[in-house]
Amino acid sequence: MPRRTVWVVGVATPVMIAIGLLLARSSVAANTERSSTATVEVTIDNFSFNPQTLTVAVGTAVTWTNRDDIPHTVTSDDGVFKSKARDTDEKFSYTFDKAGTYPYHCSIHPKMTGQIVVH
Ligand SMILES: [Cu+2]
Repeated sequence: MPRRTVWVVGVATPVMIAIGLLLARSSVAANTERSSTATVEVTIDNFSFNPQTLTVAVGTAVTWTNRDDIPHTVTSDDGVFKSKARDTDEKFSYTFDKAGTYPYHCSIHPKMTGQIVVH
């Protein structure tokens, strides 16, 4: 390989990797901003609700999925909604028709908390 080719390859490769990383990162950012679509997911994993605070538009259905290997519940602090104990991979959905802030917790593990902000 001539010297010049080696130099071009040596520079081009890290540049392409950097561009790839930037593209990957911007698509992740686009995904996290998509919280105003019709259905939004919260995952329950490692004793926490993810995302812990979720902002959605009025009329959005939120679905919680338990990814832990022990049961959890999704229980509104104000009694607005209340799931049964959800086992691994079981889901609970609630549609938020009114604007407001809806704090909730797991009734089995009260330290697990989250909130849905509806506007
Ligand atoms: Cu729990």
